[in-house]
Amino acid sequence: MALTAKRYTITAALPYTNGPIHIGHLAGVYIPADIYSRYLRAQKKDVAFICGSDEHGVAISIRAKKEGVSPKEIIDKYDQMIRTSFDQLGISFDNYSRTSSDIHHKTASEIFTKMNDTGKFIEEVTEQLFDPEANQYLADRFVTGTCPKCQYHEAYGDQCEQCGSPLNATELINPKSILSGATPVLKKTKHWFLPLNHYQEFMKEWVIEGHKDDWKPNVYGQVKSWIDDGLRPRAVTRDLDWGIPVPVEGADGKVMYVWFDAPIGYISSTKEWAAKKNKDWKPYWKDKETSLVHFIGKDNIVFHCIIFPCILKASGEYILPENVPANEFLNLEGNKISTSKNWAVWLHEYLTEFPGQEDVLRYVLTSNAPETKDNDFTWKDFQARNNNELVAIFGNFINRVSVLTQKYYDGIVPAQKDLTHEDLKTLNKMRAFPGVIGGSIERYRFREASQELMNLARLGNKYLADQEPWKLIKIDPERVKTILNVSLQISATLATVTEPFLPLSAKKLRGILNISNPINWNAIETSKDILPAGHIIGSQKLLFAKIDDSIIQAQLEKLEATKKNNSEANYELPPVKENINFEDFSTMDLRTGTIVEAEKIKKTKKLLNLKVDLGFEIRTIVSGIAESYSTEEIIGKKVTVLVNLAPRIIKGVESQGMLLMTENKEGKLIIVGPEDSNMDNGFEIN
Ligand code: B3M
Ligand code: ZN
Repeated sequence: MALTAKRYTITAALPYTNGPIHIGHLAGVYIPADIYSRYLRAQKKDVAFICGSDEHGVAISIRAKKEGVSPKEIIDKYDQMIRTSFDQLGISFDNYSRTSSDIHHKTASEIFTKMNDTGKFIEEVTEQLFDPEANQYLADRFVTGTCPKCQYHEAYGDQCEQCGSPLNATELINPKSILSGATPVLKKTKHWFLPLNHYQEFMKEWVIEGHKDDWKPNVYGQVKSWIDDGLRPRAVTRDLDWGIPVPVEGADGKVMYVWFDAPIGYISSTKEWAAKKNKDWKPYWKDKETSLVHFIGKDNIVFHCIIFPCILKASGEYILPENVPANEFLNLEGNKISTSKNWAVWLHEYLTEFPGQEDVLRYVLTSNAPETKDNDFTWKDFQARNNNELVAIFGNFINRVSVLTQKYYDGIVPAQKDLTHEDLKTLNKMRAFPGVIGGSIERYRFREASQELMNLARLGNKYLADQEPWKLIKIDPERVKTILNVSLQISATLATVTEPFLPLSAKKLRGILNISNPINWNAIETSKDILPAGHIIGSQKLLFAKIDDSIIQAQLEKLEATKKNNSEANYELPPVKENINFEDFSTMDLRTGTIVEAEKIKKTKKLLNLKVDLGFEIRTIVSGIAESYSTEEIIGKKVTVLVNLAPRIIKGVESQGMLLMTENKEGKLIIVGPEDSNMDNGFEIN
């Protein structure tokens, strides 16, 4: 595959401004999109890398209601936060816009009007879900219920996030309003529908036949199954008070469905950019020689591969996406990332907690990207990739080369002479890397590309280790010049191919090598000297820093605290059991006692063998409390004992009674009374 298009319009999914950006968003969408765009620019291509905030839709309304503020306050807050953090991570958007902007409202309204005027919609009065308590129609995320396709019980009214199926709210089984918890009723209302069924043939031809071989199997497979299922009309308007008003007569109080306006946001953002740059936006969306690529997460596939292309097709003139390299999901420490459960690594927090280590996150999320299946982010892996790869391989190589060049030659690049077989072999291998890495990027295999990048650093390290210039300097100083020259060429190649992945480190490395501008990728393949003899390199600096265990421990503790908070917040007291009568109760003989001995029962997790002094005798009691108390801490504790429970043999030990325990919110067992530590053993409780 070659980069043959005349220009590239690269879009990254517009993030909802209902919360900050987390590592799942970055690994799935923004980092791969940024690598791709930076690579294209390095290839001297004409690129528009487009994004912006997605500020309509029910996700925003819900957040606003929860925080008791207006949607405008929510979008302003998160738009600002998201912009700043993307910028600090080096995401190189050419334009980052907002769907609340005038230009977007105008663009979306024009497209809607034109489609309406040319008969591209069907108007229909249908029964929609209505919350009688909140006095509001329910659509999209205002309603949850069981997915009719996969039975997932928290599917939204417009999509099931588990199986990805597009849904109409009325299809949900056992729907429930998230506003009031009420069961919705059906109420008639008029809406505008996009008859996707009219595009069945077009979709078949365009995707099933046209992109069988170049789209990722996960994307192609999903789209194909929806097409095979038969496309159905989809409402593109809503009865809501937050969104872009439907610009046609008889649509008072109605707004566009967020998934109608949001993808048009790519077009508006391109217009905004072009206006700033004094360029024409149209070729980026209308010229057949433009390659349009959408970077998204897997839950957005249906919208980018079916609905938006049908809108583009219906409006005429527009090009369709060349590719939609959607990623799967990233989990965090074995659990699904969740904004509402605060189970995430938030970008803005990472940036303040790891200053100067922006590229570490970029690297880890690329080398572990969920390209073909869901993947897991763990802090241990983060540390290992930093310490064992970035520091020990890449940083170590650069450090050795720059220290030796300073030490032996005062920082002046020595000339090469009489290249050995090893030198030539190494240089040839080096020259192949830009092509290999570029090839992987062009096929959207960013993980593979990042591993090749590390392989180039490995090549350098191995060359140095084999040649041992530090030993040769005393016996063959001429030879050392060549060795360092070759090593410096590898360093300069690294500075070049690293740029799309680790832009801040590449810049630092260019400083170490004193190269003012990135070197042309394609020149590396053919040029003899990338860094010519006589060039003076810059001062030595460490490229990457080791991350200590204590830093990782602190992050793990933060997640533990989140888990604890969540379990407390979700804790529900068990319902009270049915009444018993007094006679039943009075048959129980409850006494006080003191635990005098405790021993773990072998090969069990929970059981302790206890000796309890009841005053009148010492009883053996087997109790399942070992996960809540250690043997040391339980000895001496006052307890309440049911003494007339029939003895039972548990794990070979006869248990002669039962301790009274209750459970706290974290599931720890707590001793039930006796409060008064002066109370003697054997007291009857009544
Ligand atoms: N706002 C992202 C999401 O599903 C959604 C993308 C819009 S792209 C046009 O979180
Ligand atoms: Zn489902």
